[in-house]
Amino acid sequence: MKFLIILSSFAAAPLFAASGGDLNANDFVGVSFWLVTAALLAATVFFFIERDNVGEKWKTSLTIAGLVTGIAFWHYLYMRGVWIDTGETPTVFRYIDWLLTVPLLMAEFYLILRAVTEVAASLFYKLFVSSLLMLVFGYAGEAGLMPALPAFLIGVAFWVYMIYTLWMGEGKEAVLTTSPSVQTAYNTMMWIIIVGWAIYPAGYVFGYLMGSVDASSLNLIYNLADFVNKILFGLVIWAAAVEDKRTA
Ligand SMILES: *C/C=C(C)/C=C/C=C(C)/C=C/C1=C(C)CCCC1(C)C
Repeated sequence: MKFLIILSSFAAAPLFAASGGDLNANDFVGVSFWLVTAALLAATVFFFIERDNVGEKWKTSLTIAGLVTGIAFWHYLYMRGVWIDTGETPTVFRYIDWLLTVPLLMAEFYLILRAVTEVAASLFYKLFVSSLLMLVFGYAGEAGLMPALPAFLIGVAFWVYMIYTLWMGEGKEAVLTTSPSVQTAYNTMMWIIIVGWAIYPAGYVFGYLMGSVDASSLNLIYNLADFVNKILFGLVIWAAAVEDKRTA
């Protein structure tokens, strides 16, 4: 029953989506938009169904993983259409998507810790506010509201601050008191935030800081980054949850 509800809500989505039906096989960026769109849909269905197969304390984390991929799926329907119809970068859709999904990913860290140990709410607020500021400056740079380089550097500073908070600060202290499966999940999530998230500033550098604006590199790299950081991130949590249940 739950499966049918999820599936029927997705079946309705394309009715509202932008067009962009005539994909050219030589348009690598366009093909990457299609691939990631399909993968996001599949991941969303997977995370919601797998909720039933994990222990109580992991269910909310899987719900959030599914919301992240579901929100992104919705935006990819439109971003794909903009790219295929106009060949332009769908900056506004991209940032609306990030504005919703990045704070949810930050909530994942907090929830995973809170489910198993004592952790102050201030950890979540720090991550929440700095992720928003990172994105605000990124948008200002991409939309031409600010020169591209200073906007980039300020954005990077907030990202580094988040890594610091999770890796050396409050996050690290809390995670040391948890079970091995939680620690593994946390550490893998950390690597995703460091290595996986680094793909985004790399896309920005190739897109805006190499002398001229390169929309193809920008979008190809951002699409790859979303695949890693939304789908893989959720799978890490799912794998830890399954392992936790098996060893319980
Ligand atoms: C699902 C979407 C995710 C996880 C998006 C993450 C985005 C970033 C980590 C963006 C980082 C940026 C900087 C570090 C510098 C300024 C430019 C940005 C916004 C691309």
